[in-house]
Amino acid sequence: MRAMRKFLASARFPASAGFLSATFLGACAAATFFAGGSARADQPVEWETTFQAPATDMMRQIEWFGNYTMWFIVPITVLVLLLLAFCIVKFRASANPVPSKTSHNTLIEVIWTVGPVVVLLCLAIPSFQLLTAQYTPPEEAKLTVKATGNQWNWDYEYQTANTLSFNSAILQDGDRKAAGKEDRKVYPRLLAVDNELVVPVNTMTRVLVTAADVIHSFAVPSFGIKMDAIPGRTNETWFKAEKEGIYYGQCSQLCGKDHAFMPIAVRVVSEAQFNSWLAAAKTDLPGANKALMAEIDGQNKVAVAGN
Ligand SMILES: [Cu+2]
Repeated sequence: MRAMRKFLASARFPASAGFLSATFLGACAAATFFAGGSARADQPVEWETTFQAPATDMMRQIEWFGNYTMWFIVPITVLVLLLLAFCIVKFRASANPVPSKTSHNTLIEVIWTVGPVVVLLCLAIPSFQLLTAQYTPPEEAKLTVKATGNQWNWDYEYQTANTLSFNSAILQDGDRKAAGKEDRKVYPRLLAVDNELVVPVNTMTRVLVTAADVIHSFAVPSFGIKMDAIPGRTNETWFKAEKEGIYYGQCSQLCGKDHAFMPIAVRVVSEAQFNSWLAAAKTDLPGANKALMAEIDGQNKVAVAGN
């Protein structure tokens, strides 16, 4: 709701589009019913039919727009279905031995031209605004990370004072114990990786996306980002994660036989945790990851105990 109001407040409708705005607002009010729902995980769950829980404002806006379009799609589909059924029954050959020869009806022609134009405008205006927002970071990035897609894993490079770069590949079952990642709820099969991309919470993060061999795509559903990774080209996307935790994504461009096995795992931590991890990771990445995991586990235990 909060994000929707914010999105509506930022909507810049032309003054002459009063009627459209009214239609839009009416549909929005109704859309809140679709938007309601319980908290969901930050990773896919079985039989999921909706988006993963948003962890950025951008994803909330995307989710809102998806629900908003349903308020046009469903009524139009039902209307067309009912009209078809009505015509099939009412104008069947046995009931109409002499078919009508009507070829023009000005009123109906105006309605079926203006109606779709209004619907398309109602969809196009918020859609273009959302698209513009996705390419317009609201503030300067505080952290820049380069993600390079390889067949079939990712390289991450932190563009900080002393560059830190490492490879991130799918976690093999045999390595779970040694990595301390035996909890499959936190580290799911096919999504967990050996080295997560660690970023600080509430920090504008720029991701430079490229590839070393074929086209890949860097996508994290909870953040609302999906950017093609193209060899010889650097694309840019951004996110500002609002909640600590691990968020999972996958390569989203068919890139070869192991396309399904190059997951993306982003660990969002507090700024202090990030700074100490970054300092330690430059000399000892596995050690820094272990220390970070131990600290987060400790925090979770305290939280569960209710302290
Ligand atoms: Cu790929």
